[in-house]
Amino acid sequence: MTTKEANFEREFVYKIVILGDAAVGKTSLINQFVEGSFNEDYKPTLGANIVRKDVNLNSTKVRLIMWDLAGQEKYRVVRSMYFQGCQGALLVYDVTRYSTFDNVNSKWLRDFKKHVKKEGAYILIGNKKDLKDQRAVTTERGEEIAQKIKASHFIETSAKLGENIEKAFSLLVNQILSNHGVEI
Ligand code: G3D
Ligand code: MG
Repeated sequence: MTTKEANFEREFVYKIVILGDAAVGKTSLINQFVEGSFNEDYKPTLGANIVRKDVNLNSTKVRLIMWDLAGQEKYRVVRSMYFQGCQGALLVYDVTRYSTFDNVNSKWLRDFKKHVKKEGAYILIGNKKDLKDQRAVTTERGEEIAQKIKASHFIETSAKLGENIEKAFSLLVNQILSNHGVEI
């Protein structure tokens, strides 16, 4: 084996989608992950925002192409394009609004499964954990549902405080790699 081969770095490109009701914090999670910043004044535009980030795991490079819905009302129009070639999803709800939790299963996961036929990976995220006084969905309920819907992981985050963001994305990336038989 030549030195060049020994140093060979594997590269993978994966497309993931961020799913969840309006204002659960999808864009904030991505912004926090990509830039480490929280923009209080973020204004949604129309269609889908596409953001890229490279993640290095040992000698493996994973390029993540993240699709974020911008303007929930456009979702029906962009839906099939949105899921095209997608390998994983972050299913996001807001721990202060129970309806967003219900919709994860009844709407978002259902759609994901309909469009992503092969072994798509998905994790469940309860965002806004910093809003302790307004919490409507307990951690235990989140864990229960995650098991019921067979999400590979469950994690609570705060896009505002930057808590558990890296961890959430790396859980998903690891699950995608594992679903594709890639060992790191
Ligand atoms: P979306 O992309 O899912 O529609 P956004 O959601 O990322 O646009 O966030 C919706 C609102 O929730 C924003 O507030 C944003 O600042 C806030 N938010 C997002 N994540 C968190 C979090 O973890 N904690 C708290 N406290 N707020 C969060 P505005 O007021 O701009 O609508
Ligand atoms: Mg958004």
